[in-house]
This record gives sequence, C-alpha cells and structure tokens, in this order.
Amino acid sequence: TAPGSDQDLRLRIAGELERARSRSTLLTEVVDETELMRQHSPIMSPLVWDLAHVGNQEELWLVRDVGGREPVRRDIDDLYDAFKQPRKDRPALPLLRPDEARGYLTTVRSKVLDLLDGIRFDGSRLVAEGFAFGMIVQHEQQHDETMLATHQLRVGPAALSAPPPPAAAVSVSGEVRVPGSRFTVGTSTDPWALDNERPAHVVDVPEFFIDAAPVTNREYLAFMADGGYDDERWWSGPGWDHRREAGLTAPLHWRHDGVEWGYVRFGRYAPLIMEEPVVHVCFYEAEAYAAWAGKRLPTEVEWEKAARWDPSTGRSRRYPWGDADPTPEHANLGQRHLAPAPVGAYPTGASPLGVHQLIGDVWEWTSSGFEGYPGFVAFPYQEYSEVFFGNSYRMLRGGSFGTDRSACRGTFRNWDLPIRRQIFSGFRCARDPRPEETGA
Ligand code: AVJ
Ligand code: FE
Repeated sequence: TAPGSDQDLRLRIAGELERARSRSTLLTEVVDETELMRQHSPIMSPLVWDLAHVGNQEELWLVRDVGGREPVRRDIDDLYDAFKQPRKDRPALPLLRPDEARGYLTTVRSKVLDLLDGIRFDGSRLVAEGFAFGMIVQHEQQHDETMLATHQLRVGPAALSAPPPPAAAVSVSGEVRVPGSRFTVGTSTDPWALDNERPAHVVDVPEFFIDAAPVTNREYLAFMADGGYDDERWWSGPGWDHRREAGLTAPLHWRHDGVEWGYVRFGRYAPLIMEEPVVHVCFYEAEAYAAWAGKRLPTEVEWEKAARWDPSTGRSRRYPWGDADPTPEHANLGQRHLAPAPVGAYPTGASPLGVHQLIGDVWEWTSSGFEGYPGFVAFPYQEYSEVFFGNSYRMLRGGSFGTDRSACRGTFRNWDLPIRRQIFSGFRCARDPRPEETGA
C-alpha cells in the first residue's frame, strides 16, 4: 500500500469511528442515569451495558490485539462478554455507572486513535485494509441499532426526535420477474465484509417473482381484517403454536383506540401511515401473511439476487443502484428518520429490474436459516457468526431506518430468532412462476 492511501484510510477510519461514537453518545445522553441502568425488556440489555460493551470490544480487538498494548480494564472483560452474561441477568451485574462507562470509552478511544496514527494496513489479515477497525465500527453501529430498539421498547416520555422520512415520489406496486441465471452470492473483496458474507460463490437461481416493495401497513391490515391471525391454515406448525402462546393479534407496538389502528413510536402515538412498510413483525407473522397472499418469503439468495444482480452484465453489484456507497437519496438508513419511509420514497435506490427499498426502511425476513457459505472460515472469532449456524435462526436482509450505512450492503447478513419482533423487521413476498409464466 502506498503511504498516501494508508493516510486516506486512516482518515476514513477516524471519521467512521467518530460517526459511530456520536450516535452512541446521542442514544445514551437523552435519558437519565436511572433509565440507562434500567432493563426496559428482559430480551434487551440496560443501555449502559451496550455502551460499555462497545468500549470493551474496542479495547479487546484494537487496543490489545491490533495495538499490542496493555489492557485498560481487564477486570471488566467478563461483565461485558455477551456469551457469559445472559441478557436477563445483565441489570443485576456490578456494571460501570454511566459516567464510568463514558470515561472508559474515552480512554479506549484515545488509545485507538493513537495507534491508528502511523499504522500500516499491510500486516496481518486483521489489519489488512483496516478490517479490524471496520469490524469495530460496524459492531458499535449494530449495538446502536440495538439501543434504538431498546428506546422503542422503553415506556415514558419521548426522548428521541427526527424529521419524518420523505414522502412517496413514485407509485410502486406488484411484482418483478427475476429471470433464472447463475448469480454470484457474497463477496471475497469487500474489505469490511464480515466472515459470514464470504467467500463469493456462484449459484444457479431459478426464475422467481418478488414484490417490488415491502409489504405495507395497508396490505398487512387486509390480512388482519380477513382473520389471518385466527386462521391456522396460513401458519406453520411452530408459527401457530407461537401465535397462540404469545397471543399475537397485531404487530408489536400497534394500538387500537376503538376507532382506528395506530402505533406507539419512540414514546409518541400516531395513526398508522398506510403506505409505510409494516415493521415489528416476527418471522412467523411474515410467513403467515405470505401464505395468505398465495406467496412465500424469498430465500436469502433470491433476496440478494434481487438486490445485486445486474441483468445487462450478469455481475453482482454492491447495492441495488450500483457500487456507490449509500447517500440519503438512495435509502432510509442511519437513524436520520425514526420510521420506515412510505413505499415509493426512494426511486434512486431501486434495482435495475425495478425492485424498490431493498436497502433501508425495514429488515426483511427471508425463509433461510443461518449457514456458512461454501468455504466459510470463522474470522476473527467464532462467536460472531459460526456459533449461530443451524436452523434456529432466520436470516434478515437489507437493513432498517436504524441501520448505519457502514453495517449495511447487498451482501450483509443479519439473523434473529423467528419469534423476535423488537427489531425493525418487515418483509416482502416472493413466489415461483406459474406454469404459463415460465421461461418467458
Ligand atoms: C448480527 C445483529 C445479530 O446484535 O446480536 C453485536 C451483532 N454481534 N455484537 C447482534 C453483534 C456481537 C448481532 N447481529
Ligand atoms: Fe456485541
């Protein structure tokens, strides 16, 4: 690497680290100390745990591993190890108080900026192209999205605010036909892609149809009005069991005031905006809706082909619109808004085949479980992805309004349990071609 480009990368990394930190700061300064220490839901951490955990991972990977420096606080490693401390137990731990946590993050960050100064990116695989720094940037942004979901679960006066997302600019409906072809899934070259996105490999994807937009509140309400929640036909076995045990009747955070449906968003009530993608549904609800609509959920590979395939060259792009990093014109990302945007709000972000809002707005459930790609190698630690492989989880794609652009790309893979709906999750449907439609 030429020294000039090393310096460009150092500056880019410093900027990304700072952007992540200002978001973490915002999410933890708008509520008081008691609220930071409190557990707002047994499936979430106290906000102050996420905050110190972000600093601890930065210390482990950058200060100690990359920098080879002395530990800052080895004594707190166990407290902030997500595998040693189940979420429900985290509020009872002797956690750093908010001011201690902030001081710890500041100390760690100043050491990181010190070692970044003058670092060369041609060493081990961990530092090559700034990977470890990119991983830590994405880690902080992922926890920021988790903290945003905690804010959504929190009860009390509104703490966060943001301008509303843009209105629809075009009308988008119906399905798009994706012809059968070979398609390159994943990446071997995107420098900050995580282990589960690698390596790039070619698969044969038969022709399928996919919705041009995510399923909206209007469409989801039609499923509810048709008795979808009470009709076992649409639900899988485990889905129906869960629907009954959990008493599901509507997406999480929806309220019916006797006249109309609305939702509570970050502490404020609002009537439903009908053309917005539905959000806060679990995998089982998405699956039931798709069955009711005579469709199914896309597989992960189908979703990725819809998002990345360039029909004129057969090449896989980084994003639906091309290889350029997302801007506010392409997608609703980065907590700029506190809601998904209505369908049709991002024509600039559409794919060549005319599939809209694949990136941003809502994470989209797919029908796939979590497996490593052929040739998968855990890197740099098994606990990022590999320990979750198997059929317990379902994959989500595309990112939400709460996902930062650094942690979102056409190849990015997210996962959660099929019952989870505290995340900003929605979906779109797909289907096989009907006999008369094939091979067009
Ligand atoms: C990829 C979002 C499922 O938050 O559990 C954060 C990311 N891994 N710290 C999660 C992650 C370790 C992970 N998800
Ligand atoms: Fe983490």
